[in-house]
Amino acid sequence: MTERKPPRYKPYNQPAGGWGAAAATAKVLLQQSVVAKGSRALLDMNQPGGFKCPSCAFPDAECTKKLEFCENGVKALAFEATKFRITREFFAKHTVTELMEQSDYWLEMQGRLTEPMRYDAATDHYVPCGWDEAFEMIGRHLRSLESPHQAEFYTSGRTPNEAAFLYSIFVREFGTNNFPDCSNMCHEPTSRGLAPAIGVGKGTVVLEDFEHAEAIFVIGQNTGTNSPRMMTHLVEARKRGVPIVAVNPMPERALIRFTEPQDVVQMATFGSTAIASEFVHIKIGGDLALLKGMMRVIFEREALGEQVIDHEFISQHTAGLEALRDEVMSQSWGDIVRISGLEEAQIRRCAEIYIRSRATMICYGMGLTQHQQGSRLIQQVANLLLLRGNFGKPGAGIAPIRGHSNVQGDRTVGIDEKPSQAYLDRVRDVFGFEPPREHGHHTVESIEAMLDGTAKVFIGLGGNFVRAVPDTERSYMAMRKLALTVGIATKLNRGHLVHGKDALILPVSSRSEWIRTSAGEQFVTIEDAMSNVTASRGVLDPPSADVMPEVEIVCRMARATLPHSKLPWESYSHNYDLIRDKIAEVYPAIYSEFSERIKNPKGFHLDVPPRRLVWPTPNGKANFLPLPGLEVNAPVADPWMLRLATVRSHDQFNTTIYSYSDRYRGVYNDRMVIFMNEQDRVARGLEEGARVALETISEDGIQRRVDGLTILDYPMSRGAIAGYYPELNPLLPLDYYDRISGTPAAKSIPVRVMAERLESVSQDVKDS
Ligand SMILES: Nc1nc2c(c(=O)[nH]1)N[C@H]1C(S)=C(S)[C@@H](COP(=O)(O)OP(=O)(O)OC[C@H]3O[C@@H](n4cnc5c(=O)[nH]c(N)nc54)[C@H](O)[C@@H]3O)O[C@H]1N2
Ligand SMILES: Nc1nc2c(c(=O)[nH]1)N[C@H]1C(S)=C(S)[C@@H](COP(=O)(O)OP(=O)(O)OC[C@H]3O[C@@H](n4cnc5c(=O)[nH]c(N)nc54)[C@H](O)[C@@H]3O)O[C@H]1N2
Ligand SMILES: [Mo]
Repeated sequence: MTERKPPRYKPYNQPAGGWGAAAATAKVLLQQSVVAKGSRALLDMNQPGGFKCPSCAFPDAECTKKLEFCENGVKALAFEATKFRITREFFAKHTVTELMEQSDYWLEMQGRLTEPMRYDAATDHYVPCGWDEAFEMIGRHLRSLESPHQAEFYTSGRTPNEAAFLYSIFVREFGTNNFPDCSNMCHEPTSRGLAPAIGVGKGTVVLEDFEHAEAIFVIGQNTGTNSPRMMTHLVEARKRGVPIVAVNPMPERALIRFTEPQDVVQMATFGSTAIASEFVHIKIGGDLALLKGMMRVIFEREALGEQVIDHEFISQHTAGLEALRDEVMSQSWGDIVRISGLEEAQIRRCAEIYIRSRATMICYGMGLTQHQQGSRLIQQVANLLLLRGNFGKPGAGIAPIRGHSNVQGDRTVGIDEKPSQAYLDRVRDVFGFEPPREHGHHTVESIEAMLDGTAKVFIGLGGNFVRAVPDTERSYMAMRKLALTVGIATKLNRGHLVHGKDALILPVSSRSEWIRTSAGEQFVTIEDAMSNVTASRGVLDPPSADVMPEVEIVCRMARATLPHSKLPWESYSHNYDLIRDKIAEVYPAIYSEFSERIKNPKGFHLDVPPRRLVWPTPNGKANFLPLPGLEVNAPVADPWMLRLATVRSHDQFNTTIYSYSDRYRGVYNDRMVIFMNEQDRVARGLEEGARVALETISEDGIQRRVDGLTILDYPMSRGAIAGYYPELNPLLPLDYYDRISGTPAAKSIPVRVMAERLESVSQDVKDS
């Protein structure tokens, strides 16, 4: 099961999707031995009355397709529904030190967690402990802290609304706003950047908009891998002749050519659709210069007397146009070209596509958010859209393509380290306790608090914190200083092995599994990236009788920590309607009559005011927010510097590694690679396939280095290299992040290529 084949690199010249995807789907179901179970569950995935795909946050088309899933959704489900189990015998057999020697892939392949376990320092083993003992331990630790701010409460975005909401209430009643969250590493620049611009930190499009768009931009997002269901909409748009502009330092296969696996004719005829009508080979971080160049074209043409700006929209709905114009016009074409790495003619072509379109959608992902000025970069996307009134009409708007299936929902229902005073007042009025008013920690701040000894307890509601965060070595050190770490999880991961003095692993039932309580069968709800809220009802049996739904775990932690709390935690854990009623009370503007409205099998859409041309900003307008200059990351003087983007392969879900291969990029059985432009390689006197190390360029005196990397020639833009997350996270400095959102700049790490030191090659490399 864990044998590694020799690495192989072979460019993938077929269209993405198609039979390759169909074969991969069948293989993964077989490998996890869930063919019968998995196929039955697939029939229920994303169907009314069924459960929501645990993979990405892209909405499913309202039951128009019989089988609404994709290759990577199947992988997520198969790994969740796997027949493999981790039992107490497994933990008795391996010490934690031994488990640390294993790769992330190996840990994942051991299967589902089945009972609560407690770390025993005397033997270095996890040992079984009952649920009562586990909650007693959590309560004891939390109650013994000098201040509630000494605890960090992490959330990962697979957690459903009901559990996340109660968690946010429990933690606030306990007394802190320390909510580090996976969103802090992901789309937080959207949440923080868009709010002052258009009044909400969310996207403004819905699925139907794909049918009305006259131009679609896909910036910094690897659609075919990370939100494959969006491919269907891109294919349809292309067939209608809609221009699609893909902006990326890496020509991602699915954005170039794609075969729709659900299209019988295309499949039968080996046909495919060319996706990008314009591929923009941007330098890493060059997007700011591109966006400004496009805006510059618009202002230049206006100055020549052409009407390309939507003046009526601007005078009615916006503020700040002049300051934006002055700033944009102060940038020279020479600088725009140099920093974007593009030809002026191509930027003008992009502007022309944008100007001709009466309804434009801009979709984007981590390639835009994970930069030092990510939040303000997202504001430039809003500026560009506002110039031509691309809000509040069909086919137009901003489309942040969110990551985790419920990351947006968790945020909406209160996972927020900087909650507004109005929201806190609401919590006080609905629940009758005074919530803490001061801001809490985001992810980076929570690690800083662990390092300086302030934080004592870490609770992870889902996720794999230590592998997801920057500066791996320091983050491991930070976790090991804690008094208690708790991992609430479906699968064993590194986060359970890099632990505090006391440690617990609490196994949960997953999205695809039923939840039965004394009040009958329960369901949960999630909010997708386009603000649709839908019910999710699992159909499979949980992996053992001793796993617990997340809602119940939260309620029991709350009771153990707050024995005198007046909230009916026991009732909430049995009847999820009671939780939804409270969500409706805390958020009356969007969630009124939640329990009623969720009965609609298609769910409902949460109001996004900019869709109605209403701007909930302090001045009631949409604001043009200029960002001076053309650099989104601090320039580095080193002439040998390369910018490293850490990205996902086709066979991983964040820190979960499904296999060592990355089909669309032509890499098999190896993740320790760097993709580099041939000319950059030659300029450094390196051979293709050379083994090297990467070292971060930083001024804090800490050496950050990863050895054992193989260089692959790849059509990257000049000066840009890419490699895999989480293996390269040791290179990402903790304080290299966007100050507005706290999001680490994981797409623009300044690095140098070094000669390899054999003795420091990691376990993953030795395996191969
Ligand atoms: N199968 C699968 N699905 C997933 C996930 C997964 O791991 N696996 N993860 C989920 C999560 S949490 C998230 S947030 C999303 C992530 O989905 P994506 O946003 O697609 O994430 P990445 O793989 O990090 O890739 C970002 C893209 O940005 C490009 N890029 C890098 N630097 C720049 C730049 O400076 N400018 C531009 N324009 N582009 C750049 C990269 O080449 C890459 O194509 O996917 C979600 N869905
Ligand atoms: N260098 C670099 N770092 C990055 C990124 C990057 O692009 N580059 N991307 C960032 C982004 S966008 C994100 S979102 C974060 C992701 O950070 P996380 O969300 O913390 O990481 P995941 O890998 O998604 O978490 C996987 C674990 O979640 C648990 N799990 C799975 N399903 C469930 C469930 O239903 N309930 C519960 N309770 N647990 C479950 C399993 O035990 C599994 O091991 O990483 C960030 N880190
Ligand atoms: Mo994410």
